[in-house]
Amino acid sequence: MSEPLNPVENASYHAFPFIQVTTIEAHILEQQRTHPEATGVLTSLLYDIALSAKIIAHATTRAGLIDVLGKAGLENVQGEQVARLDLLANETLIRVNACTGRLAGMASEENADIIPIPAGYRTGPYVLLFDPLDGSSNTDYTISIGTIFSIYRRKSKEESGQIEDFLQPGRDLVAAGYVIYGNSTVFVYSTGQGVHGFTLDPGVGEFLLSHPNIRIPDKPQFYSVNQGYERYWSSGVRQFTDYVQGKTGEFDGGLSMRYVGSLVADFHRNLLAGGIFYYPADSKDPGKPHGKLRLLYECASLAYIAEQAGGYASDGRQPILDIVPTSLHQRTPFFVGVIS
Ligand code: P6P
Repeated sequence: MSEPLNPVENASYHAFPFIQVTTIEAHILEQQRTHPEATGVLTSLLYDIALSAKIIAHATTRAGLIDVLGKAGLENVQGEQVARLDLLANETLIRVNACTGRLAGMASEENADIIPIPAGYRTGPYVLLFDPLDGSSNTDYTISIGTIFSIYRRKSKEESGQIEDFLQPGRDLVAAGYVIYGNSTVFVYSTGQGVHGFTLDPGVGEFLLSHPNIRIPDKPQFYSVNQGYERYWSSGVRQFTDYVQGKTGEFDGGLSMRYVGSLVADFHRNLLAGGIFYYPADSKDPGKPHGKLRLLYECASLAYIAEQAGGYASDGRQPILDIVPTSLHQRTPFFVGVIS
């Protein structure tokens, strides 16, 4: 009788688990091919965002070694203390994208107003909105953080982008996504043809396809909310929390609670494992009656990804993607994921 196969000698291990090694550039180009009207500008814009993410990742992964931790001693338009990494990420996204001729303008969580394309440079057919480094206060504790972005086609005809180019409902998004800077750096995006994730191989300097066609699992595992604010919630949100905790007999005794306090980390885990994240309106801060999260460059971006992955996102009354924004930094209650 032949010797039993030695499992180690017969294990097959490849540096890349997929037979085909696909860069984010090749993937975006392939997605573009299904849009004959595409001119390649969106493809190049997404690639510019991926380049920005590589630069930001290079700083966040060495944050304890280079002088970028801590606060910058500034307060942004949100009334929040700005971290030095916020400034680095913001400057990176602006400088990489300002002069490419692909954009009519940008909007950032860190900037009060629209960021115009510098004089003397061509403007392009899109506008880019972003939260350059969401959850940055967690960097000092090596907790995952992220960049969140949205891309719209411009509507105005003037040379420089106008506010109406930015105040568009999420239904009109051309593309959206996020980058999570964690134990690995993963770029997740959608152009309306499903959700796809790419992991940065720092040795190669490329984002390689690692999570093709992401779908949120139908069976939720987690609920994610800052339960410390429970006393500030409406009775409806408290009842919903009882529901996800299984107090009404659902979910086999209730979902597990996971809350990192970093939106991209909480969202990414629930996108892959199944669950719901919510940051409801609360009465904690009279200045923020609609909750903490921003519609344009946080909630709409992630709502677009969630819907493309088979999930749903609401403000508690209507789909997030249906909300027509009235100001750049407006906030909204946010419920996102799959719950039943
Ligand atoms: P809280 C980070 O500051 C952030 O904007 C999101 O990343 C995160 O989901 C939320 O705030 C956490 O807020 O009030 O629970 O600390």
